[in-house]
Amino acid sequence: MSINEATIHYNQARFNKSASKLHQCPPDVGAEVAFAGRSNAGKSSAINTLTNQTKLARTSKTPGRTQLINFFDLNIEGLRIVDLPGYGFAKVPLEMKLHWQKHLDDYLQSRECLRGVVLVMDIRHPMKEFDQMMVDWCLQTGVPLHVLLTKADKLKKGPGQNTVLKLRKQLTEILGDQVTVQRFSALKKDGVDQLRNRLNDWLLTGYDDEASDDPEFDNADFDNDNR
Ligand SMILES: Nc1nc2c(ncn2[C@@H]2O[C@H](COP(=O)(O)OP(=O)(O)O)[C@@H](O)[C@H]2O)c(=O)[nH]1
Ligand SMILES: [Mg+2]
Repeated sequence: MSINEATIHYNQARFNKSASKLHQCPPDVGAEVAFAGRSNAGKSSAINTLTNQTKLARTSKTPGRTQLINFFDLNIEGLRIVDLPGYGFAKVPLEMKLHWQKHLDDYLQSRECLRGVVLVMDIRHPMKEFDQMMVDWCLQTGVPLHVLLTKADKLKKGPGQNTVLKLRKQLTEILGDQVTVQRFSALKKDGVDQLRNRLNDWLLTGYDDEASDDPEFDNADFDNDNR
């Protein structure tokens, strides 16, 4: 069976390891997608919803844990999802913040197998300083970006959809078709299929020549769903 015909079963994701330094990361082969976001944005909840597991990504805010890069193996060998350190944890000393930043920078600058970044933002508070940094970084490196506007259950559908459209327009002006934007709710399990489609596209495409024949994935796929 070629990788094209394979199916990723996200609910079979398994913890692989935590890394506090770049050399502790799994070998830089295969393909991985990284989740980034400010502390408390809802990143761990999104990963748990994606994988239909309650405790895969700890929702704990213990600083000692959130500074680590956590790797999860998917059911297809060589495919991984990665939980990057959260940013903006108020009670952490500056020195520790700088350490996290260095660790994250090292990872983002050097990781060859990184296929895309999922940037998790609270739909009520999009595009804070850290988010802007990630957008700039994607612009510099060409790594595709998928914005997950989570906690959508906290807003009515109209205002939520307005935020999606506004941000999509704003980011497309910067990143073109390198960026996609969707609404998400871990609480209501809304938007899981769109997220999985995005990840499938990144992780399963480019593994062999046939995969590059697949139709391009674009924002249009999100327009009619998740309302
Ligand atoms: N209402 C609502 N709350 C959420 C959602 N996702 C996360 N939360 C809550 O937001 C807080 C932070 O979530 P967590 O996943 O730990 O954020 P992280 O720091 O980005 O990993 C927790 O209290 C979650 O229960 C969501 O989709 N809807
Ligand atoms: Mg977390």
